[in-house]
Amino acid sequence: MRIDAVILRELHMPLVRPFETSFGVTRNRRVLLAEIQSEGLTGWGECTASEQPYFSAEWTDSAWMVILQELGPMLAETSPEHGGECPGTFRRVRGNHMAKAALEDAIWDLEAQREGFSLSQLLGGVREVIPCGVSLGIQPSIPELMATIERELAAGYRRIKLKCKPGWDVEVFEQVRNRWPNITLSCDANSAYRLRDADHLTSFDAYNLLMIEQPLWHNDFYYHSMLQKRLNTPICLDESIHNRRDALAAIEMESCRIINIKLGRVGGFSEAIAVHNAAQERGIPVWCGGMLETGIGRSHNIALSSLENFTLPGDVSASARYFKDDIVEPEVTVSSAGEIAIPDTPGRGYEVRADLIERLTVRKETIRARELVA
Ligand code: OSB
Ligand code: MG
Repeated sequence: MRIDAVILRELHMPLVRPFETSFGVTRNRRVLLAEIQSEGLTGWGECTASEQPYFSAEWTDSAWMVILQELGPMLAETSPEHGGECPGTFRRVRGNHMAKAALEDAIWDLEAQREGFSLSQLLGGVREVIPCGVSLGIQPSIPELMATIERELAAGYRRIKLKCKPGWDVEVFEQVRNRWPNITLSCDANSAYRLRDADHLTSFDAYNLLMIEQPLWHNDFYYHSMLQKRLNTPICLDESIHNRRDALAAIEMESCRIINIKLGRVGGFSEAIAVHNAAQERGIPVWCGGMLETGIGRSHNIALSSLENFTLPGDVSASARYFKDDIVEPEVTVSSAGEIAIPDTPGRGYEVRADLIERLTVRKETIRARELVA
């Protein structure tokens, strides 16, 4: 595929409600989109970096720079036939996975369109629908959280994940479990605890949680393995897993029993599939995490979730939970059974709303091969 242009944009999109985690609050998204034009087709990718370097070292502005100065020109100088060639193209650049994923995922989108496959088919997906869960941010009060859970359960969601931190944990689980003894419930600490909190964390076992996501350091396997020995509840790693080797280390060390796969965090579809396969071969279930994506990143998450070992409900939910007007058509919707249907049309299966994207764009650059610019 000849790359005719890589267009990088930043969009400003307010969330319909603030999203609070142990590391901060997000009210307004600054979203980077990569639009890749090739031989009459257009592929889209979304960079899942956050507005500050709090979830990971990458953030909107670092991703913008590395795509503009390094990754965009590198890609524009190649003629990739498959999305799977991108990790080789980008090899010289260390880290910056979310920036790399934005470009690689757009190439997979292009490849699917060119071959006439749905993205799910191209990835090797086996499902027609995916089960959906929701990630609920830290709320101003427990009554507000209870009302939110009630609304999400009524909408059909199959798993409720509660963001937690010291001071917003066992009291919350106690009240939620009293009201809903049998729902599938999990929590996500985003690294808010330390090993000295191990006794406190073992008290989470009383609430029959499906998993505790990333309780300790963002870059740790060893202390998680020590903690897992003391917990009945499975640990799920999110922040710690950047590639297949990380997944193998975590599984081998018994640092976790479940893995959250995020496309951006692992650098795109190729590595996401590699992590998925490594976990599957070792009997470790995976699920698809979310980064408050627009419909473009969301459509990629939906396709990824159709792979066989995505057996647990992911954080992939309806567009309307995030944005008043999503940038895809149709917007992503969830059935009353708590499922999203996998599109079977060529490519992503959700059209982009070009006019809306243009209106939301605050900066835009067209990237070409360096040898053409020189
Ligand atoms: O840890 O899973 C996380 C959002 C931003 C950063 C990190 C995380 C999250 C979520 C939201 O939990 C998932 C979503 O609804 O997109
Ligand atoms: Mg998480």
